Amino acid sequence: MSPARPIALCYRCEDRDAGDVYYRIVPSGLLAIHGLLRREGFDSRLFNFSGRSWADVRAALAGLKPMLVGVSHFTYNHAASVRLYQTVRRACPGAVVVGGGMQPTFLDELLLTRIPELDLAVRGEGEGPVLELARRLAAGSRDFAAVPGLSLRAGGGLVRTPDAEPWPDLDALHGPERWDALDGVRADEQPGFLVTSRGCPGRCTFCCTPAFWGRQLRRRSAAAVVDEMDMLRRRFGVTYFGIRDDSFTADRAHVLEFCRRLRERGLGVLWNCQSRVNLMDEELAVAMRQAGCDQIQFGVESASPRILERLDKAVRPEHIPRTLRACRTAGVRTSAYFITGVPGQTAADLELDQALFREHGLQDGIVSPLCYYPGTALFAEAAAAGAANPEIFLQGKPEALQVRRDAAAVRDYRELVAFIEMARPRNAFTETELRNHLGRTGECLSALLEWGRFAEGHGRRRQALMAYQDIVRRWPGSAWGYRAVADMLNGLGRKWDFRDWEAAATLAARGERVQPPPPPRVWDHGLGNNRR
Ligand code: B12
Ligand code: SF4
Repeated sequence: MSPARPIALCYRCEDRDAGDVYYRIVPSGLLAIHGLLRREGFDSRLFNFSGRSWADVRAALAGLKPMLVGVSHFTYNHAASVRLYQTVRRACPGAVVVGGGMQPTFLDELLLTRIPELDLAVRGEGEGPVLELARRLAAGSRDFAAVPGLSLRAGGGLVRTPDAEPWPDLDALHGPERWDALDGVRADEQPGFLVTSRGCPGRCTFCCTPAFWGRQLRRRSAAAVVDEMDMLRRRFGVTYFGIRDDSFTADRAHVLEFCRRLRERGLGVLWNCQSRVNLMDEELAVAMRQAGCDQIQFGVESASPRILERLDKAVRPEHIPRTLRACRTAGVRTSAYFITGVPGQTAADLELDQALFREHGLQDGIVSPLCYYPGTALFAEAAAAGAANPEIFLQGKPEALQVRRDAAAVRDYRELVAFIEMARPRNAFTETELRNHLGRTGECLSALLEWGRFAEGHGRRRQALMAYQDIVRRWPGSAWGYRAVADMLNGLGRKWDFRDWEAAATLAARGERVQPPPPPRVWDHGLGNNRR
């Protein structure tokens, strides 16, 4: 039998978003499918077409002659995905064109009716269905009726095969194969994002995660996640990870194990994660800080009990200050997601948000207007009441998704954004707090780095340098100490030789052995005279 033809997996963000790393990176699930196909012996190629010309897209695909082309299709890249289907169809007439992600899952019928270039929609988790499709195509079959998780046209209508079973072993999807045969995936952006679990027991009305992934949490083992971080550090020099699980701290014992393993491995990396305010306590926050966590983003949404109830957030308002205090005591910076434009939200509700930010030391905040997304209870209820229509998901216009677009909603959004901008710097850690963090965490790497940056920011360069040198001495395998010294010397604007330090940082970032350069004697030159 001749070898199977290649498979192309594609993503493209809207051109307006190509300047934003958060939009132009490819969905982590596309990498997971790609890695699985390669491990199973298929010649899968993954293309990130974000920001590239359409001629480039056509050229890349036409030369490949793939048997299967898969597109990651979410609401925020709808227009780009539709044009990808059309371009693929013309460039690869013989390929089966498949869409996966939130739009094909929840709008399968609409998409298959409107987009003739799209052959199949995969509903939900993509690994099982795509692997089965690839096996059938490689065997010369185009009979997909027995492939689970598919929606397809048949007999003038739509046929949905039964839902696919959840993929049994998430660790198996994170092998090194996912990083081979990539085109347009930037090594300095993509590997810093990790997702270690699927599913969420929550039921927030605005979120499609429960419908898409289910309410049962499935997660990778702590050991495998730490192994992957080590691999990504060595292969790509990643020193900072964004762990983007919906609720990373949902399983406390698991997080404690993860933190212990990360410390024992001595990777010397920093990271952030996201969680819910009812899933945090001080002991956990200290353990996370000791393992390098420097920020947690909480889905607070609102400080108003009435609004929390309306969003079905299942969080008691008293959890919020308690959790923010625990993080602040441990030295973990906190950021909160807020939602404006909720029907019935009043000025008094917005004042509660501002008071929460001011009084509980939040250090950042992201405000989003309440939006409809397919697969959410919010949209289902509005559609049933005739107040919303799935057409909004096909317009490719972010503002069409907003639940409220009246003047008051616009004003509330702008005011909260402006308030956070103004209040943020006031909530920086104080010197006393930073000293306490050093004590509470046993002078861990991230607390020392924070302390050094504070000292440097206050012109106390000798103190800063002592902290950075401490990091170099105690964590010689971490890039952070070398990099902090290099940045400091570089910033001094004189003829300090920072290049040795920069070179050391680059080596350490990739897990290679480093000979620390001789300590710079900046204080001999009157650049700092404070003692710790
Ligand atoms: C991590 C994350 C991010 C990260 C990284 C995104 C990335 N590029 O990987 C950041 C912070 C950048 C981000 C930003 C945004 N995000 Co986001 N994000 C998530 C989150 C929490 C996890 C995504 C993830 O990696 N999941 C795990 C992997 C395995 O799943 P996956 O990538 O979706 O892929 C699986 C399936 O979708 C499917 N699939 C995907 N592609 C394909 C392709 C084919 C051919 C097939 C068959 C199947 C398939 O199979 C995959 C494997 O099982 C999800 C919520 C969630 N739990 O899914 C929201 C989510 C995807 N984000 C969402 C939104 C709205 C956004 C933003 C628009 C937010 C904003 N206002 O800025 C931006 C958009 C930018 C962008 N390009 O993602 C929504 C999307 C809703 C929708 N209908 O499109 C989600 C679902 C959150 C929610 N519950 O509402 N996000
Ligand atoms: S918003 Fe967060 S907590 Fe709520 S259902 Fe979605 S993922 Fe779960």
